Amino acid sequence: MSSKILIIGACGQIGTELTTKLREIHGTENVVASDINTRNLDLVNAGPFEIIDAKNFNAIKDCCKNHQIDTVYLMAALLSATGEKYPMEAWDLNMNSLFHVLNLAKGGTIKKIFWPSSIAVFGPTTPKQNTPQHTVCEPTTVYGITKQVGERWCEYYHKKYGVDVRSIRYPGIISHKAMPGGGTTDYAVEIYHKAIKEGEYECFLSENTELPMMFMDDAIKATTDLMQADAKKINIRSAYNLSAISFTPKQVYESIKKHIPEFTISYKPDFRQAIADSWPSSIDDSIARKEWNWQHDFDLDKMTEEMIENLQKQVC
Ligand code: AKB
Repeated sequence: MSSKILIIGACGQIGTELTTKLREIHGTENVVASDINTRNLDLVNAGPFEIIDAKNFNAIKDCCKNHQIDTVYLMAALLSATGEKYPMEAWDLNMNSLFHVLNLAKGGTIKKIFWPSSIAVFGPTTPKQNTPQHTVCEPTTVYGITKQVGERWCEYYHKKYGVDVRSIRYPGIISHKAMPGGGTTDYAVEIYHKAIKEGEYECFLSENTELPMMFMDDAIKATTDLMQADAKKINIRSAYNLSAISFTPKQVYESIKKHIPEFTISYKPDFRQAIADSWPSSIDDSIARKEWNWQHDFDLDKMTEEMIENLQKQVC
């Protein structure tokens, strides 16, 4: 029997593409997209859509009951940069939405949860290169704190109540459909848009700030692979380290210049520099590779080709 899926936060950068992929896998009618607003609705309205506030337990519960949902992907969150501007809102949304779905699973309304964590769980005291799965996690952002605490709760609900919850520590995700919003890694998407539309970009991080990143196709593949993996193979119920590529603003600029030689960049670091400086440069994801055969397909130049080709089509 096919899964009946609810995606909360379906209109965001990852939610939109996850909705399309899950509808391909499980059938359009079996995947209900939901969000608190209708931005990017055109990307998810090929199938069922509902307005849901992720902070509203009853709204989520009613939707799950009405559609006989068994699996929830909780993609709604305030990210690192926005979270610093609205700390209490970030705590409220990021934690309460997670408790809502964990409690629905504990009560038997749903069976399975995907909840994304982030490299933001790490902090300045974490080893910066090849950051191990199990290491010091002392995040300095509100977003990072919510993700770290969320990981603990996921593991707790799995061990204590048998909840089948699965998670990945996403790096920065680069895509050409819906724009990201409120993250520190957003520069790596903006840079492609500006290169194509304006030929110049002022970067809010300094040129040698190296961060872990991933092309959207790889992120979606990781998410669906993890959710389809045999439960016996999933030994980490907090969140898996996941890695593809690491690069600096200067390196992505040079990759773009191979296609757009006249492109120019300048650097004007703002408050997001301190956030980026507190995060790892590269991630050791050997456990994900071993346990559920994770492997990425896109390196920096292959991703640049895809980004430029697709964004150029949108401009024409
Ligand atoms: C952010 O920059 O806040 C996010 C993340 C790394 O989780 N993209």
